[in-house]
Amino acid sequence: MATTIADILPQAARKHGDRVALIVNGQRWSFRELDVLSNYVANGLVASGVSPGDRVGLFGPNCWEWLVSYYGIAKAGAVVNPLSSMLTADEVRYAVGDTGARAVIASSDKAQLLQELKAGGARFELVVWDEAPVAGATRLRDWLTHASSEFVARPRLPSDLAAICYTSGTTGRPKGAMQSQRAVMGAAVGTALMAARTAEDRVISALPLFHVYGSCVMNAAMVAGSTLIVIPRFNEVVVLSAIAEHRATIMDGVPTAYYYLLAHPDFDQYDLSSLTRCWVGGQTLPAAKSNEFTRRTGCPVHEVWGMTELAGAVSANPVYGPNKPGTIGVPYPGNAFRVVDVEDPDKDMAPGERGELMYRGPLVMMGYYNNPEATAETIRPDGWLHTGDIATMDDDGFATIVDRKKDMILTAGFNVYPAEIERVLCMHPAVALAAVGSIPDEAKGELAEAYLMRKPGVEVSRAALVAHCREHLAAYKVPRGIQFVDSVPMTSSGKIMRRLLREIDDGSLSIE
Ligand code: DBH
Repeated sequence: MATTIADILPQAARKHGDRVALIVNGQRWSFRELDVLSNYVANGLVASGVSPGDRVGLFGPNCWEWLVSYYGIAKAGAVVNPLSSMLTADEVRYAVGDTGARAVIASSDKAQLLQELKAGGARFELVVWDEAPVAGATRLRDWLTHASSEFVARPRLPSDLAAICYTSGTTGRPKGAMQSQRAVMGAAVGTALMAARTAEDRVISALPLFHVYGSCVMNAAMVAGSTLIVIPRFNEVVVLSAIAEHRATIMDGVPTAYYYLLAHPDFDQYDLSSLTRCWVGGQTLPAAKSNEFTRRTGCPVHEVWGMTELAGAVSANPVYGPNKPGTIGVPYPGNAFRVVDVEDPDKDMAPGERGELMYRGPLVMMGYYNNPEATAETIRPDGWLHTGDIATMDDDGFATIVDRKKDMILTAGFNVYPAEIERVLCMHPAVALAAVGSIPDEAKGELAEAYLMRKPGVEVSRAALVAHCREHLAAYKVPRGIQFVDSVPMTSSGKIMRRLLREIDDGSLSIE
């Protein structure tokens, strides 16, 4: 079994050789080809002076070059630093400076920004993967034609640092979660195991590879010998067509992907009968949407849950037991959950009671890079990590995310959880997507405001939606306003950014 990232492709090449490993935009690569391509990258990096333990940035959108660079960096024994395409210039400068990157492999649209950093004194080798030559940059293509196709991976231990991934943090500077080889592999192997992924599976994913859920799905596919169909950028028609064309058996995505797919007018025209189990993570998918997807495709949706600080997905509704939509399932083997008192983490909550979700096990990060204070606030001396999520646990150990601690709305002294309101709004047949944010209010502190996308061609009044909320929610939880929208602010991975919702608020509080 592969125990480090560098082992994944050589092992897959031995076992699955010429089978199709990767499909991007209709182009295909076998496991053997990916293994050789990543050898070229590793040789190029070593020739550029990259040594084991050096940090190497990886910056660009989903493409085959991203994937082979990731494994090439790992084979060179270097630490990969995936950079989100959403990062601002300041954040990239910070991350590249913070890690002291020895090299950055990027798409050419990032070259100008990176060259400015170099002009400002940052010392790293810039490697660009597109055809177009960029002044002062090495071309990945040259490595792929001139470097040797053989490479013996530099040995790494499971306890060695494998990746530094920056969290988008709401305030302050980004924090670089240090993921060990053991953590990255544990998240990948667990993700493969819980879904029973095999060499017979064709996995479709539009998740960005630079996001831990995306790279975890990528590693899980390579470990299991599945074919990975990478969608460069989420689009309903592209995803639905690719499922039908490639007879995908598994899909991984964020809730907004499911919302958009289900709301597409032609959803039922596509042949989605190849899907056998679908996975959703990043945020909670309201059970009504999960059930609707299953009703219309025949395929169950299993929720997974993870964090950058845990190297990817670390809990799931496994295919081996009951699937409980609306819950995030159970921790991967060898890992553990607790739900504790928000004020006193030593006190466990009883089953069904709300508290903060805590996580312990081999997937817990080694800490935040160069930030011992933030590390100490997040990981307790006994190894339990504060997830920042409010959760409940049932008698079977299945956890349900109530909400992020920081998304909680305090209205007239009551705690209101946006996810709970979204869950109820999604039960209404006219609702395609529900996002709940808060707006400041002088009298009550904060008020919940719901932003709704309606299903195409479906009319519904605000009054009907309010009546629906009143039926299912205590009066203090009923949103104070409802605004119909065409889109909501999202992160690069498609998570709804609740704190930015107030920026699309039109100021017309509509429920009295
Ligand atoms: O970061 C995340 O939110 C995340 C990462 C990997 C996640 O929720 C998931 C897998 O399910």
